[in-house]
Amino acid sequence: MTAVEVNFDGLIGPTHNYGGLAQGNLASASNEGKISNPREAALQGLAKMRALLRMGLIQGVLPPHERPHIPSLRKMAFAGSDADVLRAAARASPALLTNVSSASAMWTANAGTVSPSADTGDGRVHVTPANLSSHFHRAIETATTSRVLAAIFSDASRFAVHPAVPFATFGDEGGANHCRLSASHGERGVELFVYGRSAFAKSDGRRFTPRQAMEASHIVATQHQLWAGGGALLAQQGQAAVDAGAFHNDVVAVSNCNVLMFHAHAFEQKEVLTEALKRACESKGFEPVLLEAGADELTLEEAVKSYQFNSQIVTLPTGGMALILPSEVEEAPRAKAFVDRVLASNGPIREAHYFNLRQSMRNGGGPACLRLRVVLTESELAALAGRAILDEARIVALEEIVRQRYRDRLESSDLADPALLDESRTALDEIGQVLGLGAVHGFQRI
Ligand code: SUG
Repeated sequence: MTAVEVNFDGLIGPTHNYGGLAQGNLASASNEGKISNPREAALQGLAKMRALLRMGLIQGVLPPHERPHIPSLRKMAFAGSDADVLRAAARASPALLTNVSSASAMWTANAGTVSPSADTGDGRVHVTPANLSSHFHRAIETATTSRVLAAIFSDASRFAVHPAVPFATFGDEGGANHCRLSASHGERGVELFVYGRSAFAKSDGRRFTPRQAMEASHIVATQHQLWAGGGALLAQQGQAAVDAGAFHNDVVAVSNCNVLMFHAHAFEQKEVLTEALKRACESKGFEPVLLEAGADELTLEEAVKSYQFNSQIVTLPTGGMALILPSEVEEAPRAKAFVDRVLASNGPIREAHYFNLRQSMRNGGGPACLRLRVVLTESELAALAGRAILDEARIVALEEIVRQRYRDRLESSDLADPALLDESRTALDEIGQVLGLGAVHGFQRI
């Protein structure tokens, strides 16, 4: 079966700011309190989407969420008009206001985990929205994300959109901890679920607690019906990588079709894993191409700082593959040298494209974080009827909204401004009209 990968990038929202909210994410911690530029952020993201579209790829987009998130504040018993709720929350706890204002839904690699129909027991595409329970500011994304995914993948004969993994203890961070290897997008592949720890492990003085629970990975693989015929593998993130700031596995590993590119310390028991992967791929009739950066070639610190592995590997319509990288890699000589070595190796990756995504990168979000990968056959793609799929005209329309409605400067004291909430809701309404998603936000559903 022929299939294509559609990347659904998160459109960066009007409240993009630097809250210092994310544990284990060094960029988020070091940029806390900086002044952000939501307009520039969204335009940088849209420029990447346009570039991929122009490479001949199918590009989707997921909308920003309502922020500050008034429904969450009302659940905490803040009452009165929306402006009253904002004012009271700001007075009670600036940290709370920052948390309910994060535009973190932009990092759609964390929106959910998607298994293509070629891999699943019932031949449908399976989608599990991530519960993101490790962080409050991210956990409040799940309800809206679930509605958005259900609206896009609404044909139940082709798509199964599951509830998020239950029980906050079983932290699930979605596609950021999930790789897939296959001969081509449309053939049955091997899905690699990368967890950080068991939910029941005692804390043992690690620098950072990993976010993804092994149990959550297992639940997702099971509800996606992947186990039969060796279609799924579980592997543990290297704790050294977590401690160095790889809060998701996609900071140190990325896959596409038969290629897995990773840092030497990305996984615990690397030899056992690579042997198991080779065997699993062989059973599906292909050999994986393992592109490993040695620790002497690139230290973990260099990998995390440059976001070298937080790249996309995309299959071009002409057949070869291209790397989509953050411009930080171009400025890091040893990371760039690794990319050049990969390009020179005469392997499947033929091109490297660098993008300025600095606004998102300052919160630890590179090219790979900003997109949710969804492999679709022709008829599955047709079943979306264009919902959330971009073309040039839609990109222009989104840019127009961003230029008109988004601020070019935001600091934490602005988050309590009721005008910011109004501007954001207006933008979200207009974005929804462009994408044809219906009423997915709470304020649109009252
Ligand atoms: O969860 N940053 C996000 C970045 C997510 C990146 N995603 C992937 N690696 N796939 C996080 O750590 C920072 C928000 C702030 O500090 O304002 C934040 O949530």
